[in-house]
Amino acid sequence: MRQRDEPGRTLVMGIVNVTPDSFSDGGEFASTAAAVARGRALLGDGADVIDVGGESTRPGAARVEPAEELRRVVPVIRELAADGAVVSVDTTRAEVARAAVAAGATMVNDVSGGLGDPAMVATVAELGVGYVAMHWRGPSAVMQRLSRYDDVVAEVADELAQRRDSALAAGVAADRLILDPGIGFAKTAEQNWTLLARLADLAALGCPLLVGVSRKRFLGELLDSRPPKGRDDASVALTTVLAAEGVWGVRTHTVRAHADAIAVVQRLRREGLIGGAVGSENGGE
Ligand code: PMM
Repeated sequence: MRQRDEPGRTLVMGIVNVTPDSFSDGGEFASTAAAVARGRALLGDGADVIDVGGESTRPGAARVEPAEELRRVVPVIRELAADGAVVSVDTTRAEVARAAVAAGATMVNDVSGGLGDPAMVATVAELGVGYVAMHWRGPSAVMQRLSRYDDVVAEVADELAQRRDSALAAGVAADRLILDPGIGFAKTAEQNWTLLARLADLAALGCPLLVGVSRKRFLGELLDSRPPKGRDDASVALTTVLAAEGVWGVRTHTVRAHADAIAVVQRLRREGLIGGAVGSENGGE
């Protein structure tokens, strides 16, 4: 995991979906060459981490076979890591995580937080890499039916605390564990906004936070059904707020505008305008 060059600066995780069917960029980067070129372009735009995924998590998406997931992600990770990039692998499968780390990945981004594969957290612990545990209630095919909460903030915090404890119990290093509220995963638009407004409650779990809002459906709903690529400006607006709040990282399709927004936030932070309620320095107290 690359160290932040400035304390408190939010990192930008650039998305490379090596998939024919992701909701916002499906098929654009499905070949190894196109995905590697995309990763290099995102690095040139200022990405701190490149997140390579081979399985769509779009609502309703069907699973891909592990062999196919490996075929998609491993060559892309190998090339980007050979360039010197910090690479994470977006997978719920321990065997894919293992192969990705062998190819040069230094972080595992698991949208299931360890629930999708009982071997995942022990594998991450053994590999000694970073781990993003996202809030998740079930596979993409059924997750839209799993958005019933009495108190979304309390329940997401509680369920993430269980994922944190399970990862720590398996031996994942506390300083390499990152939590993610899973915006759009088993959550309605209303619930997403509530969680975004109450991230401090999740920061209280004591881990840095990664947040992925880029091009998501709740932004389309806010903007009169705008299609995914028309949601980029709103995604940047949210990154500006999240960076001011002090989140550890944002996961995004378009890197340059997010990196620029974060630079502005950092400059204002030095002027004393911005404090931030959820930074890892502030969390967990
Ligand atoms: N969202 C998607 C995929 N992976 N990983 C993390 N940690 N957090 C997210 O919010 C997240 C994720 C879905 O978006 P995509 O299909 O555009 O990659």
